[in-house]
Amino acid sequence: MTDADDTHRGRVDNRDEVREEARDEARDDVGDEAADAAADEARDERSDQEPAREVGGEIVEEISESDSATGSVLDDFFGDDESVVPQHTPGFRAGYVALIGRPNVGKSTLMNRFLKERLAIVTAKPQTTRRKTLGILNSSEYQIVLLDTPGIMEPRYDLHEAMVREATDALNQADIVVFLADASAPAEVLPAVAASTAPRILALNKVDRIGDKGALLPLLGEYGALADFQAIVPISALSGEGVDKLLSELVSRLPEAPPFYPPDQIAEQPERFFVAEIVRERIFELYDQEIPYSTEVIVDTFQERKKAKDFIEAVVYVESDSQKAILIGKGGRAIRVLGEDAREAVESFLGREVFLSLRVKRMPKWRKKAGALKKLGYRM
Ligand SMILES: Nc1nc2c(ncn2[C@@H]2O[C@H](COP(=O)(O)OP(=O)(O)OP(=O)(O)O)[C@@H](O)[C@H]2O)c(=O)[nH]1
Ligand SMILES: [Mg+2]
Repeated sequence: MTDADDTHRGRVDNRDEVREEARDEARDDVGDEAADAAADEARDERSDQEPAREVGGEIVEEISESDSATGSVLDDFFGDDESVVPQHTPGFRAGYVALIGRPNVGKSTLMNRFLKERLAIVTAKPQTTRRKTLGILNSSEYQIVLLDTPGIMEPRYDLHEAMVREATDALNQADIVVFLADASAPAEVLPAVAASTAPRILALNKVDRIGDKGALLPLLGEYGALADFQAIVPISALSGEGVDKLLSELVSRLPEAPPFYPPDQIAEQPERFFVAEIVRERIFELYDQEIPYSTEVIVDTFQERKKAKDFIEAVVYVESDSQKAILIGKGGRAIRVLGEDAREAVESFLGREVFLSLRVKRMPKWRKKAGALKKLGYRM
């Protein structure tokens, strides 16, 4: 068995585990910088060792630099390099619409419903979305740049502060704010929404759960007393009920402007962002209690290969050894299930087969340390 033989789809590579332990020790002993240097060294060493890989039984060629896809990996889903932002035609409307609300009210579900694509991750657990996620809704008459955001909550960690900042950024960027609330919860308007100078629309979501729609009337009155909304629209992001009405309320308030993006583009963030999100979604689905919340995912390798499946390597960061043990499971069973599940979800999103490798690393207290969060790409 060669060194290259022990990388399996969705499985933690033992060599990396060993290196990871060394890295953890280095981190504990000499602090973050030295540990990072060790991590970089380990990464360099690993890439030196990868002349060939076994993928589904076949040895694939060496990955060449020219096949390497960093940043935005564009295909028709994301628009392509030659796409040109069209000139302004009179009457065309374009603007930014922020979807704002408490965690779990259905913001990401609504964005996906508008886009008719599963772009944003959705789970039954609150605080699923952690970063502002942009989705572009195009028509011949308008372009709506949707901003899905993390739910606004009382921050307990630096991570929460970063999440709330992502949401307030979107709020400040917006031409129109859609304040999304659960129709079965008591009326409440977030202060940041009440203070926004942009036009506000209230979307009362999850009305599919309300048998008697007449019961909504007092709630509409309560919301009206709390803040000035230009429109209040009961919707179900899940079933689609009321969503067309909400769309027409948005379009009628969009400023007349040229489009911001080419008309065939639906997303702005690179594929590697969405792949990391999908892995995180599967962790939210497969693990319980603290595990989803103590986990962050970064795709650190994304290589498109002409004669083989795309090669994707994702690092799953956890805070402690015990979380790491749970994530990996006895004999690596849990991480294998996660790897397989995530690979299928990534393939369905990208519309092509991929080779997905997961590695688990410990980054102690990453949710509470500004430095760690910065390294993970949060704006601090
Ligand atoms: N019944 C019902 N469930 C919904 C509706 N919209 C969303 N949900 C469910 O509510 C849960 C949360 O949905 P998300 O779209 O992830 O909510 P979110 O506001 O983006 O949540 P965070 O990202 O955690 O802030 C999921 O289980 C959805 O399926 C709806 O209209 N009706
Ligand atoms: Mg969300």
